[in-house]
Amino acid sequence: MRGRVSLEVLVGPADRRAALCRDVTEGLQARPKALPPVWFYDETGSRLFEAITELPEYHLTRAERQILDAEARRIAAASRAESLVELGSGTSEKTRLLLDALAEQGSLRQVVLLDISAEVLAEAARALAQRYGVAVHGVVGDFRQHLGKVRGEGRQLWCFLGSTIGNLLPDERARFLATVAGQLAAGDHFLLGTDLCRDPERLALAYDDPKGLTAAFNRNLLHVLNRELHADFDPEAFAHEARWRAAEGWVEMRLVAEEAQAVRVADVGLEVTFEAGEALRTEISTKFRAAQVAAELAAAGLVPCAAATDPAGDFQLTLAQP
Ligand code: AVJ
Repeated sequence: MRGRVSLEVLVGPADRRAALCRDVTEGLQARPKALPPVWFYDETGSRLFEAITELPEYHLTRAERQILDAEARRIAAASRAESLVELGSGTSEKTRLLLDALAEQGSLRQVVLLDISAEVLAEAARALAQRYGVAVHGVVGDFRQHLGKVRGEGRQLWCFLGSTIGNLLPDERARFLATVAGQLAAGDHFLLGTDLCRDPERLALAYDDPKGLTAAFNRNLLHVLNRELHADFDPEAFAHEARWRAAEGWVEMRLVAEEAQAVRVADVGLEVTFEAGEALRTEISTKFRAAQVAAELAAAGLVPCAAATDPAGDFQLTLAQP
């Protein structure tokens, strides 16, 4: 039997546009210039990201799926969750491993998905309602802002997979985890996926692959600004760059102006100049140590109760309780 699908829009097209205008106005005037990664994911960007997850150089998705394959039943048994709440759910492809286990043990009653992309969300919600026969509630929203409006029925398992948490700056991360903790009740669980520190050369390849998919993903941001805000970026005049920043513990993706240039962003009335070699930071992707994950969860009031890595030790899933 097909489950009921409901959708709730916390970020409509007008809010989304206002947020983009704000981020671009602030980010292109900041020093160094920086934009948040949320704007990568238009249709092209989402498709490029899916293709990246299949690259041999990009180990995160495969490693996390391996862990879920091995641990889903144990996670289901430990959480006995009636609702699974996924933050930044995207296609919810790996989440099916958890949902299979929850359905099999008979506890699953509801799925709640929060994602910024209405199209991807609606599609994922339909597919899950069809497959599991439970109610699926989709919330179009931003996990940096709307956690307070998200809630599953009964005993909840909240999931934040894919090391998406690595995109947040340390203070944003602390705020995010504290908000999660505040939304959970005794008996609920939180499952967090984090990419782990490893050889900088392998990391560099994961974020600058020989096929150039990550470069295209990065430059797509400029195509988004050209289309949405009538900007006149020449994406090919910017080089894709991914650097391991040891002091910060993150990979930083940037777009570096190959030569001096001026860019107009018509819809926000902005004229910005780039010096030759000047960079626009487009993403940070934090790589964690196991002890750091435990410490950050604990600081937010979440008690880790189990953790597992893939056999290569690249990626970690941590289960925690409020
Ligand atoms: C989806 C945010 C986890 O940081 O590795 C992939 C996005 N960026 N290649 C990551 C991404 C460049 C990805 N996250």
